[in-house]
Amino acid sequence: MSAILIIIDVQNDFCPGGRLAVNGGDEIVHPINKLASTYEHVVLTQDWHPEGHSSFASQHAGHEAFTQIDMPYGRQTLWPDHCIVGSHGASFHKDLNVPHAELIIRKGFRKEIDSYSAFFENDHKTPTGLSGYLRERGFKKITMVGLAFDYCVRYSAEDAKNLGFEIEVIESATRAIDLGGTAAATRKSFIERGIILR
Ligand code: VGL
Ligand code: ZN
Repeated sequence: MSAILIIIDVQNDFCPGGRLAVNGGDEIVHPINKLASTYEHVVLTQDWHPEGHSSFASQHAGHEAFTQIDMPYGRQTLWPDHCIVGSHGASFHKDLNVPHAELIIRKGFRKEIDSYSAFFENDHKTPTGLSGYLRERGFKKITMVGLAFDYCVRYSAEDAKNLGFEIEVIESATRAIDLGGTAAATRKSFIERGIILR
């Protein structure tokens, strides 16, 4: 078996009522449970930031959430404080039911750099180790779902493709933040890169 399902960031802070709520973020929980029950192999990712993380607008006087700044590693969107290590907001949605998940990969735990992708931090260089894990276990085919379509799912899928994995994203089991057209830009990028969108 060489196929694996990767479920990105289905956490309370990305669901309605959370600190970086994605519209309809909770609507994908049951579809994901159903899909996951058809996969023998599943990996979960968890956005996991220390207090005072550099991606938080609260750390940049005079800058608001959902605007961008220049960081040493490139442009960075600033976010409301979210997914703080050990918090309720960082926990998986209570109805996410994937007991057979074999790995939980945490990302964004370095204060000075954000990590949208499950494979590389936002410098596009520092690996999370996921690629090595998948390769060592012989997985070649990835199906990806979760939150948010236009941020963590997008950058994870693009890195997966660049790394040589076969990758498909099931859009109905994702939801987008959609900051000024980022959802449409994601679809366009997927088409250009040959990332299958179902
Ligand atoms: C995410 C913004 C900040 C995501 C994580 O999971 O898409 N987006 N941190
Ligand atoms: Zn984050």
